[in-house]
Amino acid sequence: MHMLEQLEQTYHRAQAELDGIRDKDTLADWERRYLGKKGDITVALRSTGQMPKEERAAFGKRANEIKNALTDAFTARETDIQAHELARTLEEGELDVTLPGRPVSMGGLHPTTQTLREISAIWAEMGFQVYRSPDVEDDETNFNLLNIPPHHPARDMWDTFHTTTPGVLLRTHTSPGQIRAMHELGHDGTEPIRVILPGMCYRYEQISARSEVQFNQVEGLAVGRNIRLSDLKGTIAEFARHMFGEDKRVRFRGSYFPFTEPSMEVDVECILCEGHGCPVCKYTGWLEIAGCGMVHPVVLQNGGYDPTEWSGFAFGMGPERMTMIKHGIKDIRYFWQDDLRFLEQF
Ligand code: FA5
Repeated sequence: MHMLEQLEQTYHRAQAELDGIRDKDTLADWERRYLGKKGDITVALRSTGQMPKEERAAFGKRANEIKNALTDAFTARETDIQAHELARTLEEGELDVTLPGRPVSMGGLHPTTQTLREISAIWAEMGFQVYRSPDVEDDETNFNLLNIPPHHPARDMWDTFHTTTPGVLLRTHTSPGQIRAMHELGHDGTEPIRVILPGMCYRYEQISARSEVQFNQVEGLAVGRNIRLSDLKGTIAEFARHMFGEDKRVRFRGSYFPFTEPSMEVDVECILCEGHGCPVCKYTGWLEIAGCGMVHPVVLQNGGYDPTEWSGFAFGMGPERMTMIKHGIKDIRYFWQDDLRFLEQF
């Protein structure tokens, strides 16, 4: 018989068989016999090369058409069978929709992330936008522009992770972001700004119950034409009341930071013992939540502002320490241990 005729016959046979198939297994068998590696159509296509030259083109073309037609018909049949089988399963009640679902285990937010969100929400209400500044900093911005020159003893306040590139380090605090925010958002000393800068900080420190080598800070910065110390105190006190409770007392203690003058530390009444004294507050009745102060004129200048016309306040708080206060967590090392028994409590 002529090869082309034979091919047409195979085609018709395949098509007729396919029309009668109603189940997955027979369909798979059909596919193997016609379209599989050793299937009739595949073999016919492969034999094109050995045919007399004058017949080759016509045969090859037709064999390809048939192959495509059968492949389409196969796919259509497959979809059809799947739909039927699903309908049948549902009808036969193999699927019991009244069974309770398998519990999905949902991840939760890390306690520090929860605190960070809470902090951001409170500051947002007071008109502070979030500004992101890089974790990898240069020495200039992390120290010099913040009024901490090389060899100044204040550098000892921040033990630093240096990189192998001279002058490049991991930021030891979020304060270098002040300089970046002043230039970018303050348009080099022409616009007032009000931002918070949350982010990770790194210090080459002895790890202890209160100190990690990696921790978050939330920096705050407000620069304007008439910002005073009373604005700083009022704003921070307002924040503390939102964060820790309306009835909590807040106190400011004189302190020192090279980039603020005057500088203060902020304590909130211990929320565990309500000021009576307990191990968490080391029996003082107070817990430290932030460092703050009026932006030093040198820093304003380094940010592009004229300090005779502009003033501002800044603060830096530690969300891990605040989370510890809130939940009475006694050791900061739990935060990075990835222990579900700890994390699932929040
Ligand atoms: C600073 O880093 C200043 N840049 C804060 C500041 C900003 C002052 C703006 C004035 C104006 P200090 O080193 O105290 O200050 O750190 C601030 C807060 O970060 C601390 O109160 C604490 O909550 C947190 N912190 C500091 N070191 C660690 C550490 N090793 N582990 C966990 N939290 C830390």
